[in-house]
Amino acid sequence: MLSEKDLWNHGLRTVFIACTVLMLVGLLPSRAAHADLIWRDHYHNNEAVSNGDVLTDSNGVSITVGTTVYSDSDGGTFDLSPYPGSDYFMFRNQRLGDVRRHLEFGFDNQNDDPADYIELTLTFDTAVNNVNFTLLDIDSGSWDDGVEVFYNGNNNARDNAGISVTTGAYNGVDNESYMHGWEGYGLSADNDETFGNIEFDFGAIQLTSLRIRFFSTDDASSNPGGQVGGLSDVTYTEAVPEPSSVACCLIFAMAFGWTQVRRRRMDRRNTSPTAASIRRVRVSERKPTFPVMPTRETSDQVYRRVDRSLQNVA
Ligand SMILES: [Ca+2]
Ligand SMILES: [Ca+2]
Ligand SMILES: [Ca+2]
Ligand SMILES: [Ca+2]
Repeated sequence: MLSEKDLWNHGLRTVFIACTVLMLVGLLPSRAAHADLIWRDHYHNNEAVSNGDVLTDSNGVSITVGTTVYSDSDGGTFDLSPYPGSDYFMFRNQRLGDVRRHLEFGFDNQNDDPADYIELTLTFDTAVNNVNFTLLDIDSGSWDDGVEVFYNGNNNARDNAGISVTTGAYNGVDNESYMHGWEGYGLSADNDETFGNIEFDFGAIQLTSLRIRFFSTDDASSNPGGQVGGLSDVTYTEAVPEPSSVACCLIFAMAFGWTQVRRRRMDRRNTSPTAASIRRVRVSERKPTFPVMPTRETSDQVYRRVDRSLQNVA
């Protein structure tokens, strides 16, 4: 027989299991399938994308933009200058890698120095998965585009087999010792061609940050020409359910658990004697279990009864 404590433990265990199952179910479609970072929703043509910009997608996820421009002291000067526009990172409403609207990043280096780079970081305030995007125009000329992709800190996208990467005809994985990413393979793609594009699909991996470093490998000329790359819109799915969904799951799970407790209590009452029934049984045990037969008066008893009656009359 289950004790009261067992019943409560059973109920709580049921609540926990139900919550877990429902939470997992709630993770799947939760909000609208895709929220997405759509550049044109946040910037107008030729507008700079600046360090510290906070972009909020259609589902309320905030994405903080980080930008870094780094040049070492090679040559004794700051080697980089923006190219082809006035800023290193800009929104463009024109084709690159045959994608019309994109975030463009570019610079002109005075030296063939792969230590110099520009870097874009996107930090999500809510974990996202099914992250998809395309790097545009990773190619070569007097320059040699080099790119590395990191996620959730310093995890390199080259090192996770769960990340699908599709390179273009004019690029591929690098053969350098100082980098771990992809580089141009010697040819230059026109703006309406996709030969320099690299497609990324992070699948089920949950991302809270994405970092793209862009530089010129040492395969470039001594004074590389200006070089350009781009980032398409970023599509993704939120990895957590809405708060209202969580609340509904918890309420349902608690109701379900309480139902289990009540059912167990009812079962116990139906299968075990109550205190009242026990009292009735004990009382009935004191009663004779068979009827008492009347005894017949002996003739002597009848005589004494008649004699007392006669005495009363006298
Ligand atoms: Ca330098
Ligand atoms: Ca190389
Ligand atoms: Ca240059
Ligand atoms: Ca390029």
